[in-house]
Amino acid sequence: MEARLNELEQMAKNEIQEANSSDQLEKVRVKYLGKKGELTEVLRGMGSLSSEERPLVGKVANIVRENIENYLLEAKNSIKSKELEAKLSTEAIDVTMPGRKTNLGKKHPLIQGMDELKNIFISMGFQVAQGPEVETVYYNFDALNAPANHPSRDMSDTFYINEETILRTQTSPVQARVMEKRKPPIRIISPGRCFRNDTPDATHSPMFHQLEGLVVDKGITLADLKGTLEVFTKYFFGSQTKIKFRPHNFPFTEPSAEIDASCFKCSGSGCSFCKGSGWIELLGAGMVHPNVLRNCGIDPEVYSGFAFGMGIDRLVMLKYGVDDIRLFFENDMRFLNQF
Ligand code: FA5
Repeated sequence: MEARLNELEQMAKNEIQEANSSDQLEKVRVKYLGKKGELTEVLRGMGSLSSEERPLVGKVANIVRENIENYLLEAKNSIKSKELEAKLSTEAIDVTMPGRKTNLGKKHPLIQGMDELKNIFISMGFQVAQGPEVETVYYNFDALNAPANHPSRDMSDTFYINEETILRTQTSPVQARVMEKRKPPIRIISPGRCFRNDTPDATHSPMFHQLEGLVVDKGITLADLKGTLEVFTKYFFGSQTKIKFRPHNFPFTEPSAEIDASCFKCSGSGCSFCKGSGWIELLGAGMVHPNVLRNCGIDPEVYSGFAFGMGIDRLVMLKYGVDDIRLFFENDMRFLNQF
C-alpha cells in the first residue's frame, strides 16, 4: 500500500507539472484529493491492514496528501502569475490614444453675480447675514410694519405653507432677525432666494434672488444711503453711472424710494434697452421706519438706519443684456457657457 501511495504522489506531481491553466489544475486536485479521488480510494482500503501496519501507512498517506497539496499550491501561484502576465500583455495601454476631455463645471451666472455684489459690499465694510427661506408671517410682514390688509400678504401674491408660515417674499425679514439679535452699529447684507406667486414672464420668476442691505447706527441719514448706493452702482455698472431717487412706498422704510441708474448702454441718452428713458430701475430703499426699529428693540430716538433691497436676477440681466429671466432657470448649457 505504501508503494501505491508513493506511486500516486509521483503521478499527481507529473500531472500537476503538465497542467497549464487553473482549470486543469483543479481537475488534477479533484482526481487525487477529491471525495472520490485516488488517494481517498487507497485510504478506504486501510481497513484490511493489521493494527501495526495501519498507523505507519496512515503516516505515509498524510505525508503524500501534504506533498500533493504543496505541489498544487506552487503550481497555482505560478499559473496565476503567468495568466496575469498574459492578460497585461494583451491589455497594453496605447499611450498615443487621445485623452478623454473632462468638462469642468463653473458657478451659475446668478451665483457669479451674487458673489460680485457680495464682494463690493464686503469691501465697503458690510458683513453677510443669512435668514431662512421658509419664514414666518411675523418676520416677513408684521415685524416689518406691513399692515394687516397689505396686498402682498394675499394668497395670490405669497406662497403659504400654513397660516403662520410662508416662503419669504423678500430678504427684508433678515433685517428684523438681525436687529433682534445684534445691537447697533449694524452693517449687513443678506443675499438669498425669494418666492412670489408671480406668473413667469421675461422679468418675473416665482423664485428669484434678492440682496438686502441694512445699516443702523447713531446719526445715519439719507445722505449715507445715497453715498453707499452711488459707490455700489459705480463698482457694478461702471464709473460713469449716475443714480436718481424716485419717491415710493414701502411699509418698513420712511421715506422710501425706488432707485434708478443711468442706462449703462446709452449713458442716459435713451436706447431700446432703457425704453428711451435713459434710466433703469434698480432697487427699493429708504430710511428704516421707527416702528421697525421699535419692533426689534432698538430706540428710534437714539438710532437711525437705512435699508435697501435689490433683485439680483434683474441686476445680472441688466449688466449682461439678458432679455429673459427664464433663461437662468432652463439649464441650457449654450446659454450658461457664455458666462
Ligand atoms: C422689496 O422686495 C423690498 N423688500 C425692497 C426693499 C428693501 C425696500 C429694503 C426698502 C428697503 P420689491 O417688491 O420692489 O421690494 O422687490 C425688489 C426687487 O425684487 C425688484 O426691484 C425686482 O428686481 C425683484 N423682484 C421682485 N419680484 C420679482 C420676480 N417675481 N422675479 C424677479 N425679480 C423680482
